[in-house]
Amino acid sequence: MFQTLAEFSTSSWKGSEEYDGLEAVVSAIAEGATLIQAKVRAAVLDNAVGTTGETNVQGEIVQILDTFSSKALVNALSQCRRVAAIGDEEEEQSTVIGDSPTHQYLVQMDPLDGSSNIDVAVSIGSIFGIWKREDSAKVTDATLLKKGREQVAAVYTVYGSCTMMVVATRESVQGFTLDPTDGIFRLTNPDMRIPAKNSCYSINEGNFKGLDVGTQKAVEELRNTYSLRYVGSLVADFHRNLLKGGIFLYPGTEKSPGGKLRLMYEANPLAFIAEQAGGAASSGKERILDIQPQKLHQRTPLIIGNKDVVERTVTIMNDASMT
Ligand code: AFP
Repeated sequence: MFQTLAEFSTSSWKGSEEYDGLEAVVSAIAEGATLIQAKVRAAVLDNAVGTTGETNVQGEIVQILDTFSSKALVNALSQCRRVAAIGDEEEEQSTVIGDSPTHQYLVQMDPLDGSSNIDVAVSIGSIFGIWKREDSAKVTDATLLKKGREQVAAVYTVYGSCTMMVVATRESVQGFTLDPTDGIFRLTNPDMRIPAKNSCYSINEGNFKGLDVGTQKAVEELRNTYSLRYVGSLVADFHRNLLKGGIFLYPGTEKSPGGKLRLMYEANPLAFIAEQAGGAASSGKERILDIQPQKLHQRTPLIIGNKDVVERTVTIMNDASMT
């Protein structure tokens, strides 16, 4: 029988100096994800597809399920009494929950990634970066501007043919599947590692013309070597590449030279998971986890996946742009 999330997290983190309290944070994420996956699967029947008509801090039209997911997760994370503050793709400022000594963790999240795929029944998900408070100082937005390498854990969930939750700490990457018979997450993919063999590349080829010469050269090399697989939900593309081996790229383009994806709650958590699973993540100029954040919602180019393919791709991007 598969170990449950509660059994794994209690035996691995509870009472440990580095991770005490993390079991409560991950359990809250599991609770929120269970609500979200049920809502997503019934969205059309519940008339929960479509927009709220509001625009978020990214300038994007907010989907009904974006708001539902944000509320469900803020609610669960607030009740676990271990989270001091939450940075959220849907909120301009961070939400401060509590600053007592037990509120040790800081969470940055994309409550529903790939929302443009909601109403076409394509896999979507949620992404979380988890840092620790260093001191008892008052928690502000600036407190959350920590480098990715300071994360103590990162999590993402996928709402697809099944619901999965992948959890990385500085020790390992563990994959859990939601058992639809009893609503419990079970450890189905222990000690995940990115396979050595790279099987595909993932990029929105529609942006090719807007890429710089170096990046076009790197993409041409990938085209000649691997199959293209692109879902348009970062979490789903990353999950496939984590299981099957692959590289995902969302480089800077003429339209958005700084990239489209968000550093704190998209790139940093997935970079932490990729590196823990033997892969790599770069902005094309530097290691994602070394970037010093300036703003909660700043963007970054992202090249992530199999270590050797990421390094080769970044080398070509920079070499060719020099000639
Ligand atoms: P949404 O959450 O707005 O759908 O954006 C999804 C996303 O941030 C990421 O999940 C995808 O990898 C990327 O954008 C897709 O962007 P393109 O539609 O430009 O390919």
